[in-house]
Amino acid sequence: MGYVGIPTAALLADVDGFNVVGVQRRSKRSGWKIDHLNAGKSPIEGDEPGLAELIEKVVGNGSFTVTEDVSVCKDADVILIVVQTPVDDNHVPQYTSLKEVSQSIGQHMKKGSMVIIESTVAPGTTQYFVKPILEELSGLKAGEDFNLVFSYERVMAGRLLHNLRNMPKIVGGFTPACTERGVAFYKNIIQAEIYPTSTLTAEISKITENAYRDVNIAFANEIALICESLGVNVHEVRGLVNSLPYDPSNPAKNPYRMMHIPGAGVGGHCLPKDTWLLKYSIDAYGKNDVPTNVLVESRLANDYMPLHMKELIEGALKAQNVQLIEARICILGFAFLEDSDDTRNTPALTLHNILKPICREVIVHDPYVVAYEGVTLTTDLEEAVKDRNCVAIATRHREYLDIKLDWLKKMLATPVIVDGRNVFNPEDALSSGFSFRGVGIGTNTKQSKKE
Ligand code: SAJ
Repeated sequence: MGYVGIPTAALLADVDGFNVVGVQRRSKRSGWKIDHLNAGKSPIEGDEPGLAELIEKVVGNGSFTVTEDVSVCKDADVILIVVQTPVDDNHVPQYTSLKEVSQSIGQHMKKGSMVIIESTVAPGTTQYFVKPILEELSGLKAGEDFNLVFSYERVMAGRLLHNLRNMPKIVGGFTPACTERGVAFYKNIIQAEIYPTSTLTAEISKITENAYRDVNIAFANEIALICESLGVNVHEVRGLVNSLPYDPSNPAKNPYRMMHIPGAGVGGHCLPKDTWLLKYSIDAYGKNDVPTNVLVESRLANDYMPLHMKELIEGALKAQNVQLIEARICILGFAFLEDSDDTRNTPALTLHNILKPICREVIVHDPYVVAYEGVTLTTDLEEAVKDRNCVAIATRHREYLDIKLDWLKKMLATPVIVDGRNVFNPEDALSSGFSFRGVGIGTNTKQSKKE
């Protein structure tokens, strides 16, 4: 019963004749959702159009209930697995939840049921990890006695219901009959194209969608470092590069570019982990080893950006004769994504943890995140910037776009801005007397080293 499970269950419960039971462990972090949902209320914060109303409706008419009792699987025709699948510090997938859930289902599932995995997994996991557990505990055979499918989610915070209904769905069955049954099932709630394929192809496609984005962001970050070194503004370069026409009606003659946005780092629950799942699959299930340096180097390039922010901060403070060790620094933005309260794998925490031991004081401002273990957080912008030696922008929250430079200069002890998310106009900042650095913003072109 998380970001994916709740809206999916609610949508399915709204189908005539469907009855849905959500299973949720009574864990410390999420147990409270059981009673919350059974009271017809949505546990998901933030603006999710239509979700609260839908939950109230389907709980109200009895077609959606939530329980911690996993034995309800014994009556289920279709069972969806939608648990979290994190990776550890060595980038190895942590399948504790997936294993527990697979064991519980194996013990209770009935002949003729369909099991669908929606969690993002390392390709090969459905076949080599989940299937053996289900078959062993149930005594049933995948593809013969029950159907097994992998079908991934494409939900995004703020658009959960919309995406579920309107994003094309990939359905990867263990056998063609599994795929067929999976497609027929999803047709009940999805109004977009449904693409049938194999389980492994679907698992790889999901990871590729996110690895693709991670590599593109790494490309933008590398171009940004080059622009800094040569003395131009990467956002101007990006605008010019992306001016190539995009004409979907003529794919062959379609030179368009979609350079992503360079910044202070890459966070979230998808991009920082998905590439490692792909690498894990090669090591665990690949017939032979293959070079994955584009994927791995891109991951490392994105993980370098918080360190680059520290270098920019150090340089900008020096221009004001302030040493890092004596500096009081304010980081603006803690969430991993603008206008969100989601802090999962946020690069702002990495920057905070780099700075805290080597400067006098670090305070973090975020309009949405009110508390985080080991971080001095405030939602009060004036308190955050007053008498600090430097502000560093880590997340592009809407509130920061309205900051006035003359106000900021009055508030700061020394006029230093390090812009990790292209919030300020460099020329305005420099002409207002700030020492200004930014990701991808070349300050002044050095004399050619060759002379
Ligand atoms: N980021 C950049 N530059 C960019 C885009 C993102 O630095 O050009 C950074 C963001 O600041 C953030 C991180 O990357 O720290 C991730 O941003 P994201 O927009 O990819 O947001 P996510 O992590 O929520 O990604 C999800 C993914 N959706 C699913 O896994 C179902 C991703 O595939 C989607 O493309 C993305 O949402 C989306 O487009 O909203």
